[in-house]
Amino acid sequence: MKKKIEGLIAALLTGFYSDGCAEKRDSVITHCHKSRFINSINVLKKNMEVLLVRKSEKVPMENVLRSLAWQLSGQQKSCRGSLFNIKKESTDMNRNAKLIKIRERSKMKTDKIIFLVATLMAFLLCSACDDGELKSDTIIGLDVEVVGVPVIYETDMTLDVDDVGALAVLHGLQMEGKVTILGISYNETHPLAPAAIDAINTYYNCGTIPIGKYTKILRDPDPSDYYSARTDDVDNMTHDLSDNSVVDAVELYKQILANQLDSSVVVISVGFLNNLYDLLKDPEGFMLVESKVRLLAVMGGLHNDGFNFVRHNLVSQTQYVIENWPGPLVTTHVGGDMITGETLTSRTPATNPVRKAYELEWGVGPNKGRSSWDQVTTMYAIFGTQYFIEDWEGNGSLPNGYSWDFSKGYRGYAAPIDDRQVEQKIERLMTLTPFSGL
Ligand SMILES: [Ca+2]
Ligand SMILES: [Ca+2]
Repeated sequence: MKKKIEGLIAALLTGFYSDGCAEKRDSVITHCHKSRFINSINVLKKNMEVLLVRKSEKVPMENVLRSLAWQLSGQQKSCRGSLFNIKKESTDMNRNAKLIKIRERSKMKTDKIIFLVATLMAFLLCSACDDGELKSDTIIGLDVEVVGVPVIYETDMTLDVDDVGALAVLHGLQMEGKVTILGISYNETHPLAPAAIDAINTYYNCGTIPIGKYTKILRDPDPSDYYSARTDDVDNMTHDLSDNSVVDAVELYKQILANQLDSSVVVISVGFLNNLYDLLKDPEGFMLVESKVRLLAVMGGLHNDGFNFVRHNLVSQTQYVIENWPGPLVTTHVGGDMITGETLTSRTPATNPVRKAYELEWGVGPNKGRSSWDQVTTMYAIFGTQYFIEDWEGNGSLPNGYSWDFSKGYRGYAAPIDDRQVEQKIERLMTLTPFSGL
């Protein structure tokens, strides 16, 4: 609710500044790294208006905005009475540049403040009725600037912890400007999972990423060692579910895909295929997959898989997805002997939910790693032949007797060129630390 109010204040204030401020001294900030950014923010204290232009693609715009919001909130403590209006606009300087205008509140007249407060209160009273009810046409968090590869992460993050590691890899890649996480879709049914996923996203300053979930009955749902009644478990770590949507997975996919460029989205499936089955069965969903998705990278055994492709009595859904996915579908299953996450405890803070999950998993405690099946699929999905060998001439099979033949660019399999190289890259990405203090 706090962020919602801040957003409303920013939105409402916008109208009061159309005539600008008496003194304008613009400053251009290139957001390269944190220390430079903080130095640049200090300029803000003196200037009436600041232009913030991101010239580097290394940092997602969302991180820039959140850094800015945090810095401003810190300043408000030392500059009593100062409110800031943050307005994000596109510019025509280049495709990725954004413009943020910030103006001090000092020119606001008292009667306008009273009117603003009254308007804000009325708005909040009206909107309060809608809290808790997520409408399909109002998914929060869809409005993101795509930098790098646009990704939807399809995960069963519950029983094993490599799903957590793969999400950390995605956030690491996002920090480096290589991917944009459009949404996360959950194909298990643990009630605490959306909170845990949001806690991980929040740690990476991306707590507004929308989350989809399987909303049907799943046979024998899995337990989790990192979501439970313990107060410091991942689902209880810092996050806010009111600033992002948690909706049915099919709805999430449809809304995200509808907003993307043709043949651009990469779907990374590291769990069960029930959500993707439902998506293909939805006529609109199928059409969107056909037009918007560039690649489906799937973690699953190539022959007689005993986990992702068959558990929860889902083998027929798996078969349907493999048979009917309209674009390229590549599986990976390497990763069992690639152990990662060992340095989470030594290299990342105790507030890191990824570290927490690894410390709780299997009851083995800190400084222990885990197999990297899901991270390997994720690395293939983003880097492809840079680090992987693709096989387009083999075949795969399911325990129910179904088999499929590979064909170039349509069905295939991939494995790392060098396991140790990919393992090291995974470890580094999993332990990248987001901007501290956010
Ligand atoms: Ca959130
Ligand atoms: Ca998984």
